Amino acid sequence: MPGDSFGHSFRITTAGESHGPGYVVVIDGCPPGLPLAEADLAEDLARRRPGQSRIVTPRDEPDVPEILSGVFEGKTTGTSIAVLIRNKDQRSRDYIDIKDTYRPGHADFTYDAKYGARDYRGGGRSSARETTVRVAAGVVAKKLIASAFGGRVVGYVRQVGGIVADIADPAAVTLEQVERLPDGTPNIVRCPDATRAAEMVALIEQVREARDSIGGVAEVVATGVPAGLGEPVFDKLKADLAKALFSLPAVLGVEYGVGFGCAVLRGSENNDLFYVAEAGASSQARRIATRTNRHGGMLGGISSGMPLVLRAAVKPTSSLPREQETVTASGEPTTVSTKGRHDPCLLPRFVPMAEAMVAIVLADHWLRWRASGRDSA
Ligand code: EPS
Repeated sequence: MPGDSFGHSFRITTAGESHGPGYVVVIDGCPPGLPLAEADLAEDLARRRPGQSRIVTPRDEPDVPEILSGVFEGKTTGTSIAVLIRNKDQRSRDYIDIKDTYRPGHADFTYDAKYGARDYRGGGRSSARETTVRVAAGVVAKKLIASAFGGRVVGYVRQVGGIVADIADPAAVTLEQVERLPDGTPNIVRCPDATRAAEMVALIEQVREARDSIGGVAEVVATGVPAGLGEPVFDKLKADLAKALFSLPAVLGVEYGVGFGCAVLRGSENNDLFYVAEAGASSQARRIATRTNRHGGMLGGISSGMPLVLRAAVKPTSSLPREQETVTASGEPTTVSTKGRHDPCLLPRFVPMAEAMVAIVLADHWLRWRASGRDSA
């Protein structure tokens, strides 16, 4: 089966290529009555947009969304919502010389291996531009989880190369800190630690100057999530979140809470201890929490009521404006250097993509939970 759809009760399907006419997402399962307008999609689309700052790809896409269906008189109707975003700034000539050459680290080779044909312009279907419509769907999911249970998803850049932000409490990071520096200017790298943010920007500029790229780590935090989301055993929340994040281009690792750090801990050090945060006679009124959150907000793959804390490791952009050895589709050794307009570091624009995917999974699992009659939200 083709893999263009994701989710069960809240389901998205995307179509489009980077140098084709545009992208469309169809969102199925959004309940009726949710206020939704094209203007609501603008903020997150602008956070993901290429051409937004000097440290991202200069391709200048306005990314103006058109809602084609599923909204009437400013509210969702409960039927499928379709959103179209047109491509405006393709420069396909950049790719003609390398149409039969495999960029190292890129999906060019594997798409050919799978299909025997591909749209070589700008990476075609494998382009990160596909995430533009996922971000549009993510806005709908964010609205749904906010109205359903006060859920909120905020992501930020935790690491670029060897520079690691000092984040005392992930759940306390605000969108404002991610988007603005303390002096009010745009936080173009989306790292809420202002000192490290400046160092990251300098590193990205240095790497671009050297015609290279660099990777990093993004952290995403979801707060307000009630205990109980996740379907044992294969659709655990942690499994679906991992699939959601791994479905984004360039992700090589996903972890929750203490993550790989759990390997060096003993059970007595790793266990988060329960306490009664709010007393109450019924389980509905009572709130049980944990004193620490090494588990990252999920136990047994079901949300615990603690903030979900996720991290994704994102590789350095594979397309480089420098010569590297490779081969052609017919097996001739050659070299390749990419002319396209690429991000020297994917992390600043990855943040809204990751937030969108996390919100989509939470919307999906909330609807599944509600359908099972077990929710109390
Ligand atoms: C991308 C290659 C570049 C980026 C693009 C993602 O595009 P092109 O060389 O085809 O102009 O600019 O990012 C976007 C356009 C976007 O909207 O994210 C790639 O190969 O993934």
